[in-house]
This record gives sequence, C-alpha cells and structure tokens, in this order.
Amino acid sequence: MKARRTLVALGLAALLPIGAQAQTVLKASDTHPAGYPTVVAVEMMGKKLEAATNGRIKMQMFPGAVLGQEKEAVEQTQLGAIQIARISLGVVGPVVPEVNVFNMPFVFRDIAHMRKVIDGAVGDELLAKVTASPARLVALGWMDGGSRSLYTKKPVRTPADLKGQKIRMMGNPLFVDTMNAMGGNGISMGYGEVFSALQTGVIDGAENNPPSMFTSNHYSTGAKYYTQTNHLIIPEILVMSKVAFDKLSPADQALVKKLGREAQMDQRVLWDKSVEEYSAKLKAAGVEFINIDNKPFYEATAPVRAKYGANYTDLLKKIEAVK
Ligand code: GTR
Repeated sequence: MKARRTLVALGLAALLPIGAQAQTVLKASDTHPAGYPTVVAVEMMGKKLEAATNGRIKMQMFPGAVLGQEKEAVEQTQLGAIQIARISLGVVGPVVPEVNVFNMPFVFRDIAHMRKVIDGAVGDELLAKVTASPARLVALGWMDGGSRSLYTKKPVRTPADLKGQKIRMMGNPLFVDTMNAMGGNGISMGYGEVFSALQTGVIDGAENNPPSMFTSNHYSTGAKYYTQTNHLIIPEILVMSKVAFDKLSPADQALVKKLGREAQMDQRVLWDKSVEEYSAKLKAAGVEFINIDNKPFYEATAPVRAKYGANYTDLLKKIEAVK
C-alpha cells in the first residue's frame, strides 16, 4: 500500500500492475432523489467518464441532498469536499453575482428562449464568468429547470390574492424581492425545510416546477393550487470543484468539460418527459392548475428588473436579442 502510494505520488502510477492504477472518484451531489432528470443525466455523464478513461475516473452520485442542501453543497464544492454539484443557479447568485441576470423574474420570454440563450454565446459567457470568478467553481454546463409557478393553500389569481401570504423562496435576496413585488411575503428557506414548513403553517405556499413540486411531496400538505405565474425560469448549473479540476490532466479536464456539455443535452430529453409525467401525476393527485394571464405579475416585478438589471444592461440586451 505504501509503495503504491509512493509510486502514485511520484506520478509513476503507470508502473503499477494493471488494475491497481490510481483511481479518481468524483463525489457528485444533487438535492433531488434518484431517478430525477438531473440525477440521471449526471450519472450518465459518470458512466461516460469511466468508460472514456478505462475506469481511471469514476463518479459516485449522492442524490437526495445527503451531502447537504444546495447552499452547503456549493460551499463544500468550493472547498473541494464535493467534486461535482448540480445546483440551481439561484444559489450561485450570492457567490457569483454576475449570474443573477438569469435569476431575474421574467427575464426569459419562455422555455424555448431560455434554451437558446443557455445553448448560445450568452450561456457560454456566463459559464466562463462562474469559472473565472474567485468562487473556486468550474462551470461544466447548464440543465433545464423548467419554469417556476406558485403553489398555495388558497387559490391565487392576482397579485392582490397573495397579500399576507408567506411564500418560500430560494436563498437569494433577489427572489425575496421578487415575491414581495408579486404581492406576497417572500421567506428564504432551504428546499429541505419546505415540506414541514408547509405542514405546520410556517409558510402558506412555495413556487417551483411540476417535477419538483411532485417529488418533494409539497402538494400533499394542502398547497394544491398551482397558479401558472411562470415568474422564474432559472437554469440549473453543473459545477466542478476547482480544487478537483486542477488535479486533472489537461486532457482529462477537456474530457470532463465535453461530457458536461453532453449532460446538458441528455438532461433536456429526460426533463421534457418528466414535466409531462409529473404534471399529470399532480393533477391525478388533486392539484388544481390555475391558468391565468400573468401580465399583472410581470408588471408588478418591473421594479425588481430595474433594480437588478441595472448591473447587466449589456447582457440583457444580448438576451433580448436572442430570437
Ligand atoms: C428545484 C431545483 C433545485 C432547487 C429547488 C429549490 O427546481 O431543481 O435545484 O433549487 O428547486 O427550490 O430549492
């Protein structure tokens, strides 16, 4: 064992008997349970990585927030204790403020617009900003987080209906401002706390996409009115710890980056299926989808776009120009 470690330390791992080669195991974290599109896409990436390196690099997926909720997962990834994390861009905003441009309410016209943006030059520019920031994260690719709408215990159709309602938002002041502008009281809270907060009445509602609303069981707490506000279209991001990335050879680094971009497209296929599947499951479980004209919510959040958008005038022009 000691001799093996010495050979590895000397960079002479190739001299080790076959099968005894130094192996890198990348721990990957996701807040979602096994089978969720982001989890499956990262597992697929791990398998490709293992095959392409003849088992030299492996990935081990830890779903269901077992390595910590997203805020902690980001911190652990920055430190190098977690090597790969799939997180919402929402929680990256507080560590890399530049990405908040994608976290603004109604910044994308629709899902198709968001996809064109993340697949194109602006998407690349933001990934590069994350990597170049002092946050010690290497951005590998985007994933689809669909569109977020409100779910509450009392039906909501207009901003006035949200008055006095405490609505859970992800941990980023931008989202609390967004909910306050929409007429409710934004409460920032980790994803893992939402279920019991809904059950005990600490909050009156939350907001998310249909797959998250279903797999988290939030709908079963009485928050069964799902108002189609579509106020946030937040891409997910796949990041690697810079500590771990720097330990890879340039060829392995390029491979990880290439497979990260492939995961972006693999997840999309899984995602589209899951939005359909989970929307149907929510309806079957008694969730009422309330279709509204979301213009009043769009208009109510104009001050939030004005406040945060002032930092991103150039990027916003580029995003808008993507047709
Ligand atoms: C989901 C997203 C998660 C997490 C969660 C939340 O849509 O996929 O990464 O951010 O929302 O609301 O905290």
